[in-house]
Amino acid sequence: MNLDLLAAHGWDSAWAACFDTVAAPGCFPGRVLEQQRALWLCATAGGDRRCLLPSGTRDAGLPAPGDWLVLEPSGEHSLIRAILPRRSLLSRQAAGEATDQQVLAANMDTLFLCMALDRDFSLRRLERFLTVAWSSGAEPVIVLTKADLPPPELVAARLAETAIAAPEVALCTVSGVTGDGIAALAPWLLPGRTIALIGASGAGKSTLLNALAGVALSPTAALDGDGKGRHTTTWRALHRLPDGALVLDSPGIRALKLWDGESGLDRTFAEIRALAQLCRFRNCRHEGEPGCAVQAAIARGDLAEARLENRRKLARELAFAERKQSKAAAAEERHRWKRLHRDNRARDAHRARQRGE
Ligand SMILES: Nc1nc2c(ncn2[C@@H]2O[C@H](COP(=O)(O)OP(=O)(O)OP(=O)(O)O)[C@@H](O)[C@H]2O)c(=O)[nH]1
Ligand SMILES: [Mg+2]
Ligand SMILES: [Zn+2]
Repeated sequence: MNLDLLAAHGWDSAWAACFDTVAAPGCFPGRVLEQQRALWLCATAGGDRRCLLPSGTRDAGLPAPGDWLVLEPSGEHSLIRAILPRRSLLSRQAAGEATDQQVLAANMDTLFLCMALDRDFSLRRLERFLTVAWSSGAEPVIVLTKADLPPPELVAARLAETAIAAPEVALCTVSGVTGDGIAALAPWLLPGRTIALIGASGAGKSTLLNALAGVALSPTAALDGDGKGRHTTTWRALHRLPDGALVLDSPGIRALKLWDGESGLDRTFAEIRALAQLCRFRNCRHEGEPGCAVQAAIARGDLAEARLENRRKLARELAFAERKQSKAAAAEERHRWKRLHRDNRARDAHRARQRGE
């Protein structure tokens, strides 16, 4: 087994220990690079391999890019036996079935939250992405793209606004076209580290990836016509950069519905949380109660009202998603009991027949 090849894809002693507790003899590890229809392309110690799920696997158990798998040799394709527990998980509410979670990426170390400095720029969207990022367990980095497009004064103003909206988060401005600012991303692009590019369609994710790689790994939109995204990238794939980092490029995310993580809200809006502890009432809703430190900060001009409003909106959305999830969980539990009772009745009947009753 070529362990160097595994290490190049992020394998370490902790993954090895985890693998040893789960894997049956004869199995080997692999990391998902991308899904190709019903096959998963995985990096393994013996090179890239196409792998299959055993039939009957449910949707919720599908591997995502970045997942480490337990694989079993089986003819031309290897069989996927298990997904190792994820260190970080980026997911969203799937379209359609409201309570289904769609796993976008697993085991990312860093998320580059990409947002263009021109027409695409929206602090409210950034706050939403940050909330999801913090709940994922990966470290967010804000990457403002297309720095070559707006006039320098506008770039400087938007940079300052962003720094206020995300005080705890590393912030870079880049141009994937001129290459300006890209060197500042180096601290995250280390060998074996995994970074996902997240952002709206047209934000310049694939352009950035190609600039980092020095070659066209992922197609980009030919012309930036109206500044609207056009979903040029159509699937998620983990790409290997020449200097050893792994970068996930994915289709632009239009609506990133919040899925879980009150903690994500608290980190995204850390100063509101800190202010709230100074409110006179512990259960202050910051809606005009006396002694409200949050409203006082808004009155002083220290806190943007739009930020408080966005936090409220995201919190409502989260509460709604959680109610739905618990309803679905309750339904699943009822279902399980019904099945159990039915199975028990069937078993009793069977035994009765055996006893000749
Ligand atoms: N001027 C300028 N244009 C850029 C820059 N980055 C991207 N673009 C242009 O913006 C358009 C969209 O870029 P893409 O890299 O395809 O965007 P994407 O985020 O990958 O979009 P999806 O794949 O649809 O999610 C293309 O026409 C790029 O040439 C930049 O830094 N400067
Ligand atoms: Mg793209
Ligand atoms: Zn208050």
